[in-house]
Amino acid sequence: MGFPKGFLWGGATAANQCEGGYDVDGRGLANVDVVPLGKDRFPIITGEMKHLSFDDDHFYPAKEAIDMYHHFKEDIKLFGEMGFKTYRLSIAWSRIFPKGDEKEPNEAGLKFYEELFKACHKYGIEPLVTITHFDCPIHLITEYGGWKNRKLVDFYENLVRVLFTRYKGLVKYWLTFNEINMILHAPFMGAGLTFEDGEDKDLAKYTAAHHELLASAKATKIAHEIDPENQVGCMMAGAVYYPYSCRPGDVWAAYEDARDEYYLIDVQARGEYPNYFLKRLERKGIQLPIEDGDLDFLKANTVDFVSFSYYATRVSIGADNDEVEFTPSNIFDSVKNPYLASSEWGWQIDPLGFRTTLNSLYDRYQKPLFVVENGLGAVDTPDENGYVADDYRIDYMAQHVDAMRDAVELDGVEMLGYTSWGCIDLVSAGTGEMKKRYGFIYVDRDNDGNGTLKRTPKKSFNWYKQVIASNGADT
Ligand code: BGP
Repeated sequence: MGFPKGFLWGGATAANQCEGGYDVDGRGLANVDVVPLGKDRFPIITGEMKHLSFDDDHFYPAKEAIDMYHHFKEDIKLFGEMGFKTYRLSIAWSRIFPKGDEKEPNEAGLKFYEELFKACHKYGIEPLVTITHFDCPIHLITEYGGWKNRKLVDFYENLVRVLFTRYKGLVKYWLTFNEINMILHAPFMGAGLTFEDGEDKDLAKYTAAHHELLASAKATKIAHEIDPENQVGCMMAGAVYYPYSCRPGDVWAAYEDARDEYYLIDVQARGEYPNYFLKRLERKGIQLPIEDGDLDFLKANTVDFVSFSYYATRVSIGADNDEVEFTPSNIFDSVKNPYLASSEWGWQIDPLGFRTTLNSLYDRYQKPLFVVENGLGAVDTPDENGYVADDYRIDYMAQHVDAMRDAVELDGVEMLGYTSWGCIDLVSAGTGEMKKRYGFIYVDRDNDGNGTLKRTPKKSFNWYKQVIASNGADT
C-alpha cells in the first residue's frame, strides 16, 4: 500500500528563477529577464505595461538569480544526497535559440543542458523537463507580438525537434508549457503578451492560448516519433474552487471559475475544446483563429499524463453575495476562506484541498497525475552557523504528502510522482523576491542581490531524505 514502487520523488525549479547567467555563452534576452523587483513588476506580468529592456532604476532578479548556471554540479549533488529520483527543471529557450527564430541552435546552450542531464543521471536522477516555463525570447515579442502570432508554433517546433533529438536517451519526461492556464492571468509571463490601448485582451489571450495548444500537440507528436519512450505531459496551476456558501449562486460561480482554468487542459488531455468554452466565446463575440486541420490535430495528439502545481484552494462568490475579504494567492487573489490558515504571503494552506484537487483532476481526465509543484514560501532566518530550522516547512509538507498518500491509497488516484517547488531557494515568480523561500537548501542571497551564494542544507533537507527513503511512508 502507499505510494507505488518507482514513484518519482524530487524537486522542481525553473530556468529564469535559478540559472542567472542571462548573457553567458550566447544566451539571448527573454521576457522574464526584464521583469524588475518592486512596484512595476505586477503590471508587466499582466501585460499592462511595456517594459522590454533593463534600466538603471530597477533591480532585475532573474539576471543572476542563484547562479545555478555555474553551480549546477554542486546543486545536483545535493539533490542526489536527498535521494531525488527526479529533478524538474526548465530549458531557457534563448540559450538554445537566442532570438527564437534562427535556423541553427546555439551549441553552448545545448551543451549546458547536456552536462546538466548527465550530472542528474550520475546520481540516478531522471530529469523532468519543462520546455517553456514563463519563458519567451524577447525578439519573438518585439518582432512577432509573442504567442498571439501563429509563427511561434513553428519556432517552438524547431526548438522541440532540437531538444528531443539531442537529448534522446537522456530525458524521457517532458512538460510542454508551465501552468498554461496562467496565460489568462499573467499573459506576459505565460505568452509574451503586451497590450495595445483599446486592444481586445480576451481575444489576444485566447488566440495565444490556441497557438500554445497547437504547439503542445506538435511537441507531443514529435516527441513520440523521435523516441517512443518519451512521455509528454500538460501542466496547469491546479486548485479546486470552493463555493463561498451553499447559495446556488456561489456554487455556480465556483463551477464557472474552475472551468476557466480547466478548458486548456480539457483540450490537451481530451483533445477537444469543451462546449462550455465555445459557448462562452460565442457570447463574448470572439472568433478563435482556428485553421483547417487544427481541431483534428489537437484530437490526435493528446498528452500522456497530466501535471499540475498545487499551493492553495480558491473560493468563488456569486454576484448575489458581496462584502467578502480577499487574500493573495498564486499570481491572482482569491476570496479568503475563513476556515484556513495562511502563509506569510496570504496563500491559504489546505492539505485536504490537495486530496480534493487530485481526485477532481483524476476523475476528469483519467490519466496519471504528476504533482510538479507544491511547497511553502516562507521567510527563513539562519542561525549563527547559517542553519535554518524550518519546522514550519516540514509541517506543511508532511500534511501535503499525507493528503497525497490518502488520494493514492484510499481513493485510487494514479500518480507518477511529486516534485516540491523550489527545492533549492530561488527567485519568486510572483514577487521577484529572494526572501520568499521554498527550498530544502538555503542560498545566501538577498532581495538586493547581495550574498555569497553559499548553499546550506536546512532541517527539511534530512526530513525530505527520510520521506524519499521510506517511499512517502515516514513523514
Ligand atoms: C508557480 C510557478 C513557479 C513558482 C510558484 C510559486 O506559479 O510555476 O514558477 O514560482 O508558482 O510562486 P511564487 O514564486 O510567486 O511564490
